[in-house]
Parts: sequence; C-alpha cells; structure tokens
Amino acid sequence: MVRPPGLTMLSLPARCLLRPPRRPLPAPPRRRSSGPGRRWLLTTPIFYVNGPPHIGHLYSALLADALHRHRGLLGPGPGRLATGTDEHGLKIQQAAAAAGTSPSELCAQMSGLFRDLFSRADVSFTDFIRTTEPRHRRAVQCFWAALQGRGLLYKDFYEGWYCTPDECFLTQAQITERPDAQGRPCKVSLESGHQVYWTKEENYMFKLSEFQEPLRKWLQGNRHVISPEPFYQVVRRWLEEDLPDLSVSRERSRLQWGIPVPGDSTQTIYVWVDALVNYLTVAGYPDAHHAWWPAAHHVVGKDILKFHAIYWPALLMAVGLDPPEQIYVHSHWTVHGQKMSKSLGNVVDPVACFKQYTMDGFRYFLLRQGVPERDCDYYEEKVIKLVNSELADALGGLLNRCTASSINPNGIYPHFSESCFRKGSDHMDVEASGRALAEDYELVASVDRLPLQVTDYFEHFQIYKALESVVACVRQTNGFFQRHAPWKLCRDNPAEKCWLDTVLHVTLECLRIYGILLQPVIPATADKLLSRLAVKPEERAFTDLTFLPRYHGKPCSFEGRRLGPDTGALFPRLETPIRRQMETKGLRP
Ligand code: ME8
Repeated sequence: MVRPPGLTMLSLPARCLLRPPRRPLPAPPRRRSSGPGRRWLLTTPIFYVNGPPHIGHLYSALLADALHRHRGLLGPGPGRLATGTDEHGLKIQQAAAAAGTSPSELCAQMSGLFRDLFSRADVSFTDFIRTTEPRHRRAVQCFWAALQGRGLLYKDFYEGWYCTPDECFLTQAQITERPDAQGRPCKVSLESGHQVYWTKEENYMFKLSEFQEPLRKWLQGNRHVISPEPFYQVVRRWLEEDLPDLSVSRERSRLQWGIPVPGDSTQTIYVWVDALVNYLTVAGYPDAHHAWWPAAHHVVGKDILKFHAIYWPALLMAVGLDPPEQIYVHSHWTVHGQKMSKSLGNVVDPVACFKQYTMDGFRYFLLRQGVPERDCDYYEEKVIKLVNSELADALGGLLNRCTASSINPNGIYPHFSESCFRKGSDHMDVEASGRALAEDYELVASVDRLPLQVTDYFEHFQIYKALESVVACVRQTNGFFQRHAPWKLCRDNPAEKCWLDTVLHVTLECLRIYGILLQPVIPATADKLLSRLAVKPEERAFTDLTFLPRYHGKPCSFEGRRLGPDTGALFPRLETPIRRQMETKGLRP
C-alpha cells in the first residue's frame, strides 16, 4: 500500500485506520518563564558517528556552549549542557560494514573524536551521552513502554521510500530523480539530495495524527518557543498540513544495530525515537528527571527542525510530559558557497582550523559570522580578515596601547578624576565638563547600555549581534583613545597627568566590561585580557559589570591596582599563507 503525500520532510503515510483515542487528549502545556536562578538543561543534537566531526557540528556545540557560559555568568542557577553521539541505526550499521569494522568499534572511535573535539574547543559540556550506553537503553525502553501503555502504538504494514543517510521515510512528493555517479537515474530526497530506496515492512506506528491539535495549541500559546521567529512560522505552516502517523520501528532482520522493541524481538526501535529520548536520559529519566524536565533548551540545525518541533513535543505529550521550553534553530555553513559533502571533498576539519586560526580565533569567527536565520559561508580569507581586524587589531591593539610602559610606566589601573570627566547634563558645556567631549559621553552611554544589550541578544539567540555590539564599542573606545592622544600628555604636569590617568582609567574600564562579556565566546582570550587588567576570577560575573563606577560617584576597587604581569600580545595576528600573499600580488609562488 503506497501512502498519500504528507509533510515536507520526514513524514510517514497515514495509517489507514486510526483507532479512537483511549484517553482524553493532553492539554497543551504552558511555557514557563526563564531567568537566572531557574534550572536550565541546554542540549546540542547528538551527532551521527558515521564520519568524523566537521565545522557544522562544532558550530552547534559552540552556540550551546556560549549560551551555557552566558547563562552561568548571569547567576548561580543550576545549569547543565549535554552533548553526545547518536550511534544506532541503519546508517551506522552500513558505515561500519563499509569500513570493515563492527558498529561498536566504529562508534567508540568516532564518538571519541567528537568528545575530543568538544573538549579541545572548550565546550563546557557537563554530560556526554552515547546512545549505546545502558542508561540510555533503559530510558528508551521505558519511554516505549509508556507510549504502549497509553495505547498510542499499533502495528501495521508500511510501504514507501526510506532515506538511510537522513534516517527518514519520505513521501512521493518529497523525492525526485537524478542521475547517479554512473549516469543512471536514481531516486533522491528533494531536500537532502541523498538516495532513497523502496521499503515494505511491518512496523509499529505512533498515533502522531492525534497530536496535531495539541501541537497547534502549544505553539499558539508559545510564540517564542522556537526561535528565530522564521522557523516558528515554518513549523506552524507544517502543522496546517496533514499530520500522518509515524513509523517508530524497523524490522530487526534489516536493522540489528539498535534497541529492540520490548517484548517483540522482530522489531528495532526507530533511530529517531531512540535519539530524541537522549534528552530525557540526560535529565535522569525514568527515575530522576522531574528536577530537569521540561527545563530543556535544544540547539538544533534547521535540517532536524521537524523532528524537534513536531515529533519530539508530540512524543512527550504522549507520555504525559511537557515539551521542551525552548528550541533554538540555526542554519548551515557552506564552504566557498557549496554544501559540505564527502563526495565534493570540501568537508572542513575543525581541528585543522584550530591549528590555523587558534581555538579562540575560530570560535570567534563561527559565532560572530554565524547568523541563525541564514546559511553562512566559510573560507579562509574571511576568517583571517575578521579575526585580525576585530581580535588582534581592535581589541588587542587597544589593550596594548593603554597598558604600554611608555604611557603607563607604573603598570597600574590609574585613578579617575571627576574634575576632568564631570558627570551630568553639563557635558554639553565643554568648560564645565573638564576635558571630556560630547563623543566621550556617548562612549560612556554606549558601554553602560552594552551588558543589557548583549544579554538581550543572547536570550534571543542572536549571539552574532551581541558580538557586533561589543565590537562597535571597542571601536568607539579606540576612537576615544585616539582623540585624546594620551601619549602626547606630559606626566610631569599635574593637570595633564590627571587627564592622562582618567583617559587610561576609562579605557581600562571599557576593556574590563568587554572582557567579562566576551567570556562565553572566547574564554581563553577573555581570561588573558581580564588577568592583564588584574580582574580576579571572582570579579568576572555579570554582577561585576558596573561600568565606570567613579563617574557615577561610587568607589572603584580597581583604582591603583597593579596590572597583571603578562605583557604579551592579547591575540596574535594570523598570517595569510605566503603562497596566497604572493598570488594576490601576481607573483609566482
Ligand atoms: O541529524 N552547518 O545528526 P548529524 C551547521 N543524529 N550545522 C551543521 C551542518 C552545517 N553544514 N551540518 C550538520 C543528526 N550540522 C541526528 C540528530 S538529535 C536528537 C539527533 C549540525 O550528525 C546541525 O546542528 O547529521 C545539524 O542539525 C546536526 O549537525 C546534524 O548532525
């Protein structure tokens, strides 16, 4: 039986005969407000282990890491960050066979690569889950039993297209025909371009269609649950279409590498149900998840939105649990305008990127250039230009200038003078305001606003905009420094010294704020910057973001403090490879 077309991505033909529900449909859950002090379980997707990690995987993990670190700076609320690997399914079974190894060996090897990468990238994960772990197997089997116990599973024959690389079923409308490498026509997924094959087997089906209305209500009442907003609209549109039931198992004869259906040794649990339940496993399901569920915030790529925004909330409602609090969606990285793929040979290895651009340099690039709403392009010159201009020159240069021994011979955090930089509305009057100019007051206002702005952008999953506003302030501070040319002021003249110290104090205060705010994105560089400014580890939280307290008539504990001893460059300039430099100059390498 061929089933009718349904949703645009992983959709399963509707079961012909739906049984009447045995219990009332669940009421759509309400969103809970978030804020410092609340529990917070941040997750990345768990990644397939059929190949080593690439920069797209790293990007998801960095977004989650930056959110997690930012959240940690806001307050002491308990937070967790879970990541890991998705190790079952046909895709892995076939990849192991192709590599001439066993699935478990392939999984151990590849999972290790993901774990090492994330550790090396300073991703602050608190849990790394592998779906082959016993704790997870138990959680999946309990979850299955809960679905079954509520009468939401039934067995039926399924016939249709299956795409192994995407591990999903597709309808006729979701496939097209393209020539393969040998020029022979073959059927592929319209969305991913991966080959599909016809499958006919007996499966367990989940009564997804019963959840269309609860899902709609859930979304209506939670406009911000999926962000950015264009992705929320995509999901709403999906829910206007037919929502067929979902096949949630495969015949064990075809798929042995997976968790068996409890009580039915002929079936293996569908890898996506297995994978999604990982979020409950890390929350402690089935014993101790209530403290952490539904405080879940999922970071996912746009390719797996339907699984997270439709199937997952429906499955959760089905077992009587609330959907996650938040789904953050991001787009994809391309390389020189092309999709990354093994066959094109353009998959970018993140470890090589760390070697070339440094760990913080590459973290900064991905988070500063990655715009969740649209695909972003990676190429080497772009990384070098951005990182040199913003980290090495603008930020590093500013630190270097205001801490240079020629200008700050005592190596201290100098004193601020109210008479040079007066507070209040009289700043329009140059005489009354000491030596500060209108632009200087604008700088103070910008840096005063910055922490709230940055927090707001983080909360709306616009980390790139948070970084954009920090960089704008760094540039404004460089302008301030340049304008007052402190290197021309004479330390022996008391009036000039007073102003010189004030210029340095304001600049160091700006840098202190930038250092605190940049910790979630470039932790090692921010640490170096703050240590150079003699800001102690316990003075780096968001409660320490009071900018320029002396201007506001309050004491400043940094005044007179000896600066940290590391006088090295904050961030080394990255070199364009010689070959390329010569090529741009029209010379032969
Ligand atoms: O889908 N740019 O795993 P996966 C940005 N196991 N991010 C990218 C990317 C790119 N070019 N390519 C991949 C799976 N990603 C399932 C997930 S979760 C319960 C199960 C990121 O290894 C992005 O987050 O194919 C995407 O959603 C994820 O990797 C897919 O990783």
